[in-house]
Amino acid sequence: GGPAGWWRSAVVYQVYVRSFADSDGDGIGDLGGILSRLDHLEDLGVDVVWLGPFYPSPHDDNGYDISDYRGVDPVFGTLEQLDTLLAELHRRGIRLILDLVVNHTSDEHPWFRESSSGPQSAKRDWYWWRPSRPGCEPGTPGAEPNNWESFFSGPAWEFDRASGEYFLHLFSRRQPDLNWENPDVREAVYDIMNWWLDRGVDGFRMDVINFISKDPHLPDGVVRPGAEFGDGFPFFGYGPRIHRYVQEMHRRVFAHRPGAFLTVGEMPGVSPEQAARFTDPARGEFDMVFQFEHMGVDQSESSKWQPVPFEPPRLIQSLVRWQDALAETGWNSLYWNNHDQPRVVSRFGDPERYWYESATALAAVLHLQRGTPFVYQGEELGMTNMPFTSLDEVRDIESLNHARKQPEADALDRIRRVGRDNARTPMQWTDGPAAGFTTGIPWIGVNPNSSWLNARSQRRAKRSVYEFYRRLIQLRHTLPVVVDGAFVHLPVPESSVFAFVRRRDDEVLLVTANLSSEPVGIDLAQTHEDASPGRTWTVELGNYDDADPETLRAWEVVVTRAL
Ligand code: TEU
Repeated sequence: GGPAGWWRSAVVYQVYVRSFADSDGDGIGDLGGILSRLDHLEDLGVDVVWLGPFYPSPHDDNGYDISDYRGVDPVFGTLEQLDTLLAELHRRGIRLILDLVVNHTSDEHPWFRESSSGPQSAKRDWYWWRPSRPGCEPGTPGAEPNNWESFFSGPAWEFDRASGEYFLHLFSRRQPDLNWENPDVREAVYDIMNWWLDRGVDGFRMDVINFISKDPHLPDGVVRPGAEFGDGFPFFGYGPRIHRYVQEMHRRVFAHRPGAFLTVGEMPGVSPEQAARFTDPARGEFDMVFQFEHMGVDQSESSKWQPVPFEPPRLIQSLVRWQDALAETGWNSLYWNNHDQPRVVSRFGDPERYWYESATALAAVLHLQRGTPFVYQGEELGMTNMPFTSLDEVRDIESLNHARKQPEADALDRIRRVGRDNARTPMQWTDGPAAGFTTGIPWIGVNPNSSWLNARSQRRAKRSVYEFYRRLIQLRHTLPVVVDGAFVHLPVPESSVFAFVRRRDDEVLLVTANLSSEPVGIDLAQTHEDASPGRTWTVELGNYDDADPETLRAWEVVVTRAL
């Protein structure tokens, strides 16, 4: 909302509070820590901070299980500090959006406490309570109301012995799903949102918001060959009333509010057509969504734990598909990383041989697409996956639940590749103890490469991943073609090459990138002639010296502009 599409020229930085900076030595990142590191964000040049959950929580899922939507967990600080953070960010011209997790609450939220007090509770209907499957002994395996699987392994239902009923939890058993069919639930959520906006925050990133409308019949899902559970996604992934609820939210919260806001809906499994609908400004729903198609190119369709070899063409094809699908209507978010994904340089790059080159090439092809880029803390330093050596070092509930059913060595191998803790190791500020993250013992191990990979050394260097990210952010702020230019893919026969132009009237930007460690030559003569006949091209940015857009060394990216 607000001044039409202000966020088109913005870059968002995601802060994962627990792992960013610790101010009190308890080993857990906190608001005081963020306050002490605002210079980093200002120097990088970002426009918006997305702050991960800091609310009171039992931390079964690192704060994505909220027990009070209007507070700050004492482990992270105080509400006063949150107000200070907001004021300090605003003073630097940076907006703040919060993580709104309202598909589910914590099982310790007073709403759930009341709801689970018994079938007569006034809030019984605020969650999804159901009896066991007809003819089954309640509480026995297979007696769950349907065959859906939790995202964190096992059935999506937990049995409550006291009432003899089950409640639905798409995530951990300590994250019961709210029943959005109940209008009181929806009003309660809008109240929370209005309360924060009145306090001055600038919008929300909304956790799994495409899951809030469930088919009330909660039918069994199809069981794929070899699978233990059914696939419930068709009944909650894009439910019958999803657009109605999102539009209602927009009306009740944003429509009549003056100011500039940002709303991002996190939507696993969303299709390009659905995303265009959600982000069509005329419909009054979201400014942008997080889609996951490009995060699936190196995973099997049935499970993130089953790897598929990474092939650049699959990634390029997916990115181009989303650029094209949202070209006329809607707007893309652009991201490689967040707190749920392995580090991009380890995932798609070559961190051993071409760490700098692959981190920067991947950064450039993301930031120069059409859409709003998101930078996850540490990505601007080229932080890598963590070489976990034992399950004792792993903290994430998703990874630990997965490991329960596998031999330890296999589980560890998968976790090192795709586990969420790869993104959650402490931010690497210095080469000192605990990478300068804390004076105490960090809640999760620090990556040993902090000895050379850290913010202090990169802010001193002329050539660094950090400096490259700064340049990319500057380009968005200074070249209108990066913001508004049309995206045109330039297919070339060389399968590792991602080449595209951005075009806005006379302004043309050409991006060519080699997403592999083998040198490659391409022929763009025709393209140059088509893109802007008879004009001079100057190199705007590259990750090697003496750049030539047609001869690309390992992980080379060249950005040229027609003058
Ligand atoms: O994640 C949504 C989600 O679908 C995750 O299961 C995601 O697919 C998975 O983490 C990838 O491995 C959001 C939050 O970002 C995540 O941290 C939470 O755990 C989850 O919702 C529940 O709130």
